[in-house]
Amino acid sequence: MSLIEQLTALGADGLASIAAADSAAALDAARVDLLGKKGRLTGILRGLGALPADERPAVGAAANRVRTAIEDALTTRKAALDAAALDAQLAAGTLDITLPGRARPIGAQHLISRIRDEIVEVFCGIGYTVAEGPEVELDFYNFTALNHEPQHPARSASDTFYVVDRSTDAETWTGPEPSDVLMRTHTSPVQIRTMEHTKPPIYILAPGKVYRRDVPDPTHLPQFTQMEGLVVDRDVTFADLRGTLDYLCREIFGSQVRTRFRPHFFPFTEPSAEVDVSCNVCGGTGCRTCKGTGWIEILGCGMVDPNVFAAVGLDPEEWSGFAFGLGIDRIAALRYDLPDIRMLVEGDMRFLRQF
Ligand code: 2NM
Repeated sequence: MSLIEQLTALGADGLASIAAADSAAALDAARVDLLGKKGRLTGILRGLGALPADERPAVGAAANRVRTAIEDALTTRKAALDAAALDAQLAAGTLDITLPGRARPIGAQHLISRIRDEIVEVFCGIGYTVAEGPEVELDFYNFTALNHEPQHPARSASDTFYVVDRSTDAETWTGPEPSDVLMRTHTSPVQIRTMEHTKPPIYILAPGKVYRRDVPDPTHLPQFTQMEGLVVDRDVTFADLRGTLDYLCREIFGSQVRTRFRPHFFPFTEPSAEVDVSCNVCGGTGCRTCKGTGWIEILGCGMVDPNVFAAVGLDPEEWSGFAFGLGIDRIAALRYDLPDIRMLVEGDMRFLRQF
């Protein structure tokens, strides 16, 4: 085969292998094979020296045409492969709107919020409104105005969290005495603040977090949620208190439930009582839940003490009222049969998801 024929064959071959290259790597391998230093074109041109001088220009010209044709084909093919790769990438990144969406887990209300809202609903239905106040309180609102003796054990640092530490700037501090600032131990200070700035009649509920220096155990938490209620009006009687709390108990525990009021002592009410409901587990015959008594204690209550009215500047001769308080965590434990109220605050999703 003459060199011209070899070049023509290389041209045809080369264009075919370029057309067949289906990737950038394959195309580069074809380029090296055809035009590389040890490639086929170089190989053919090595025979040039053996030709008579007058035949060389024609072969040289043919070689240049073949090289140019191959180079053009390489460029065109490279562009085609690049475009195909981009198309493939775009196709792969396309949003498939027929794919099912990612499910967003739906949360549920916490048991404490649920019971709080349920009780709020009951009382809003009979004309009460919700009142709020600070969780960091002054001794006056938490204890003094609520008729606690100066020596009352609840005031001790072992029962109540005191907040302010002024030991570093004791000389310049002009705020309340350190011993006057504490975490509220009940929501009663909300009622005191309301009575201070609102002219009766007052019908309010005070739900919220309260703090007591207790070691956590199945029935105690250092922070828990309370609900208190207060009525101040003319001629309010213990019968009004009973009727209201009977109504609450039936709304919360069902119409079959019976209530029992036992005399008790609270500094801020006189007379005072604790309220039991008949055990919803055994119906009152006695079981483990009610410790065999048939009754479960759920509320404290009483008629507002005249000293409390005096502390907020209301005339005890003109105004009368009742108040009550309950622990929402305890009600939650009863309602949902929880063995340990710490479960309510541990944030364990396996527990929370059950409700
Ligand atoms: C209770 C039980 C009995 C109560 C009293 C007052 C106020 F502000 F009127 F004096 N607030 N809350 C009260 C009374 C709370 O919780 C067991």
